[in-house]
Amino acid sequence: TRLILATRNAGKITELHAILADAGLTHDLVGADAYPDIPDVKETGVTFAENALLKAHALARATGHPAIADDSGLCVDVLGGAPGIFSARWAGAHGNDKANLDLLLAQLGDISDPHRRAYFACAAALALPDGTERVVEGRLEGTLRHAPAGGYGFGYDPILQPEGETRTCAELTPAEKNAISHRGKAFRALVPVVRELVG
Ligand code: ITT
Repeated sequence: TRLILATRNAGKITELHAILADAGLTHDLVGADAYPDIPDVKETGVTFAENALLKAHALARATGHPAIADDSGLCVDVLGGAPGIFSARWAGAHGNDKANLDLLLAQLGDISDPHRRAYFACAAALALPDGTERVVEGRLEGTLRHAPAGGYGFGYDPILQPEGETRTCAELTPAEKNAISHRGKAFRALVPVVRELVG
């Protein structure tokens, strides 16, 4: 069965292929880029779950196939949960990972480690063309470093050190990150739902 991956973020796509294959999903995963005529979805929701559902519904409706979507971001305690749903465009331009990360580090300045708590959040949504929907969430808690480290991953990975780790997410191998990540948790929880509703 064809399953649409309702995202254009290359980092997410790489991770989702690995997470879903490891979880035993055998569907034919087709990215949103395979449908260039479908316009980008306006993320007007105020939560990760709302935005994930908006993206999944838009692609399911437009393609006639079941679609799964990821909405995710970094929530910093001392910033009241920001950048949160605005993580992809924190510095202005959408998807400029380096600028987003640099701005966030500048905003935190030299605030001490106990005040640098943050977590990654991911909402994983499934939508069917008939309007059926499900959404589940996952988190990865940690502390923000004072300088980036590591070359794996994407986004804010070089500055988030997961709780109990000595390395940043960008220093973990992709398999190590997926085993503990917000995205790994959310999509591993979504797999049985896909099995039930899509087959
Ligand atoms: P799509 O909407 O096409 O899926 P997007 O990049 O716009 O792509 P989001 O609105 O969900 O997706 O923004 C997610 C942002 O949160 C992403 O650009 C990163 O900056 C950050 N982020 C999410 N998951 C991350 C992860 O695992 N590691 C590092 N940063 C992450």
